[in-house]
Amino acid sequence: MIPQFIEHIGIAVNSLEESIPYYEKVLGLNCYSVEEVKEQKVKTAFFKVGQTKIELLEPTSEDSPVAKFIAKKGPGVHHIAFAVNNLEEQLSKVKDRGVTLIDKVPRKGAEGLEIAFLHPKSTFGVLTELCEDKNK
Ligand code: CMX
Repeated sequence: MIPQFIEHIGIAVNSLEESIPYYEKVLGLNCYSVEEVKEQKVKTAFFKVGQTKIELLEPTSEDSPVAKFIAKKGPGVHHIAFAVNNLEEQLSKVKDRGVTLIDKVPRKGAEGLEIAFLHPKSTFGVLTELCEDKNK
């Protein structure tokens, strides 16, 4: 599998309201979208940096995967997302190579992308997301 590009970097934060001003006022990026992903129990905020996005993730409940991450490790880089073609096929390929899939079939993520996560225990500690924009 050859990823096309880094689609986004997910960053866990306690509060979008408190962290957005850093990205806007210090880094000079523009927050172009805030979206709740109910299924993942997170509120997201997006910034573009060239072709890649920064996705801030604020947990919306205590049992959110992002709340658990912050409780354990504190705020910081949470996952890296690679854009791929033919997501289903890529999932099957990485599974055949011994990687544990969190999502066996793709599901809907923020911005209407099809997404699937690979378990950090089989990706050397980096929670990895594969995603595909089927609207393109
Ligand atoms: N990066 C690296 N390691 C991580 C991690 C992360 N983001 N999240 C959890 N882990 C590690 C934990 O540190 C823990 O390691 P140890 O066993 O060494 O202590 C291990 O994975 C298990 O973690 P846990 O806290 O017990 O949590 P769970 O097993 O319940 O869940 C995971 C872990 C990765 C399966 C779960 O967080 C998950 O399904 N994540 C994918 C979905 C997600 O994160 N959604 C939010 C973003 C959504 C979006 O972008 O739209």
